[in-house]
Amino acid sequence: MQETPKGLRLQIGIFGRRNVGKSSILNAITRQPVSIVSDTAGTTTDPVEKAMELLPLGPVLFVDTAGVDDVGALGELRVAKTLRVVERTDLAILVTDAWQEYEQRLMDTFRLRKTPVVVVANKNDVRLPGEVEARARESGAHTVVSASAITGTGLEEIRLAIIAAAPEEYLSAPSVVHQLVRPGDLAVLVVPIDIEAPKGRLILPQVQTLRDILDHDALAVVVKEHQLAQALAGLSKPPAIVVTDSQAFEKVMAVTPPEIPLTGFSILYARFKGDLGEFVRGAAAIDQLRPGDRVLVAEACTHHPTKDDIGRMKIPRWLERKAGGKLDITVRSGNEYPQDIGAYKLIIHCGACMWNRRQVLSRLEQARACGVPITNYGLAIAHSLGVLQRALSPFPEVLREYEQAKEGIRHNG
Ligand SMILES: Nc1nc2c(ncn2[C@@H]2O[C@H](COP(=O)(O)OP(=O)(O)OP(=O)(O)O)[C@@H](O)[C@H]2O)c(=O)[nH]1
Ligand code: SF4
Ligand SMILES: [Mg+2]
Repeated sequence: MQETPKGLRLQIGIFGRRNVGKSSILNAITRQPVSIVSDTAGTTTDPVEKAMELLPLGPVLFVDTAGVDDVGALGELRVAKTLRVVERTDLAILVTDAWQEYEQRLMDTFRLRKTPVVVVANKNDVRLPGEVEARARESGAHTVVSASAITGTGLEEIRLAIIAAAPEEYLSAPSVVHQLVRPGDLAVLVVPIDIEAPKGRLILPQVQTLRDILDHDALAVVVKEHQLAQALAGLSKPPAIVVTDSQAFEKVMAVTPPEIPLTGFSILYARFKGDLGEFVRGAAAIDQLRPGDRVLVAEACTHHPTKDDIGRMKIPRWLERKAGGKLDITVRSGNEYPQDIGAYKLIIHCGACMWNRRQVLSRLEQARACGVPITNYGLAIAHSLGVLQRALSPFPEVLREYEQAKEGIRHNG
């Protein structure tokens, strides 16, 4: 990802007066010694750039800057350089430890430019938290995070605030079937029509996949699982891909020749809405579960239109079979998402069909911050059924990550 051109990276500028802790905040967010920190005001003299992968957002370019209150002839030159960084900033982090006219002026500039701003009220370990935060809010700042680069408080909130404030175009993922079909290719979609299927329609992931195949100028054949063998036999050339509902994986795998790429709607969605690699590592972590472990099953909304019992019945049953005994499983829907996710050994999330990528990425970030593996329903099912390897065959890099994760877990017992 380091090769992503600078222009395609989300540029995050860090601004503020001298000595407020801009460089310290940058180092703390990136967990790397990117920029020099010292108690001498004016330590950062030229913009310092750091290109990195800010998980789960993607490629970003952080730009640390010289203080906007610098003085003297040299100081003015530095301020001018900082203001040039303002012009190319997609998202601003305004670091402050006392609200002054410099802060207000920066806010006004960002407002004029329509640049989203995250205000970081830093040094809350050595000042009475509250006043700076309140002044920042009064000035119209949407997001104000009370933080300390020294104690580490607020860092997680800053990362979440960056995801929340990132402009939409930087969050867009590859489309559903990106790189899987080319114009003129044929894709076969397997859609079980059983009692759990909603009446008279297809569900959103199926419809969106169909639409995306058409957008790629490819052709689609939609079949029920018991029609797949017949459909494959009748085709004049093998399909570019077969995509199935997770629950039909075993049957579909049995009739799809191994040379035909096969995957699941939930896998396409994990890539489209979140981070496939992260979800796949989460699926591998199912092998670590032992009887008595706490597992969180989370549904993004209170209404799961199909497979009503999937989170409450089927997944617990499969997991307990894998773990070899009873698990302590909590199911949460909609806004009931727990605060103490660090207490869980694993999080299994629904496919989040009603959510946008930003919301899914926030959940991934929260889980990552607590060191808790996270996966989704379809991947958990595919892993439990032992078919995930095959279902990841169209994504060789992710397949490698999956195999490494499983290997690591086997080694560590
Ligand atoms: N107590 C406390 N000190 C902090 C915090 N953040 C930064 N500092 C200290 O503040 C001083 C300035 O930190 P820098 O990160 O260099 O600040 P800066 O805004 O980059 O400064 P310039 O580059 O000079 O504009 C250093 O001595 C840091 O250790 C914090 O949250 N709490
Ligand atoms: S958002 Fe989640 S819980 Fe709601 S319908 Fe979609 S998959 Fe089901
Ligand atoms: Mg600095």
